[in-house]
Amino acid sequence: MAFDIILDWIMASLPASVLTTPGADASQQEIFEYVFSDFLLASSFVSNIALAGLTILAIVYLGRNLTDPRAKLIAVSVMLISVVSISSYSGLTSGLTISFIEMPAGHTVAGEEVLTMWGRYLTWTFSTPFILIALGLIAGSDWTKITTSVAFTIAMCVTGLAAALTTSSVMLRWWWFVLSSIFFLVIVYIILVEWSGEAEQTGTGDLFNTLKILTVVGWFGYPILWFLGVEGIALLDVALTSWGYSILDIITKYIVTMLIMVYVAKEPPEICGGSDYGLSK
Ligand code: RET
Repeated sequence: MAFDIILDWIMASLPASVLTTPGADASQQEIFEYVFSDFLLASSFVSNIALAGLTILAIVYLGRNLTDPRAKLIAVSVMLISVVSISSYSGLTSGLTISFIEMPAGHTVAGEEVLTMWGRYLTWTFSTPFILIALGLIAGSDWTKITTSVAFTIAMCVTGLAAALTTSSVMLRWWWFVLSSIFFLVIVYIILVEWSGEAEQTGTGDLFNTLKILTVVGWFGYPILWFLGVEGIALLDVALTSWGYSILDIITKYIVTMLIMVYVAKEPPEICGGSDYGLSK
């Protein structure tokens, strides 16, 4: 309701000329106005700003009595997921991290200027490492495997960004997509094989099992959306793709975070490290 009023207010203040699709030379303001001329697109961003904010508040509340440094590390990791997310969606909402790019020959919409939300791929580079750090700590894994997963998720996101922004050749777009997918499979292997086994031994198998399903199934949704969306074969339009990503974000970030925090708040011995954990001297 409040959103409708804000939207009406913004729309009323716009000259009709900006409501046509802006091109590659569009200013940030034109892109911002374009986003708010599409309710579906704008709401896919704004709803996530609200959810990320609520999740941060919930973490602060649930974690207020934490004393164990390892439990606190998990809480800080999950908080950083939402900290990155609220910034990421603010960037998208303001038009700062969205551009119109012309698709190369051979693409389904070759020659057309399409809206690309490249800020998403950029900011996943910073949010996905914190998801993996939290999962690795819950599984009771070691820093070699956790760092490996973090390095591969950064590689996956940066090559995904390259796939979205390459305009020289459609082949090269798909080549980046394949590279990114290979890096993704390394992460899937670490979660499904390495960490699943370790979680059983650590005693966190039950929680990890749920987190594993939400994470692996949810994460597979991202390349599928990329493939079906305007970056890939352009079967889905931009607003639908954006809602798809926003729904996946709700599952892989906020729901996963809440499950983790409800568990960590009780400071079970399986995830605690003792008062000496992580000391640097
Ligand atoms: C891309 C396209 C290239 C191929 C692959 C992709 C995978 C993306 C994934 C993203 C996960 C994002 C999350 C964000 C939370 O903040 C880049 C879409 C494999 C798995 C969980």
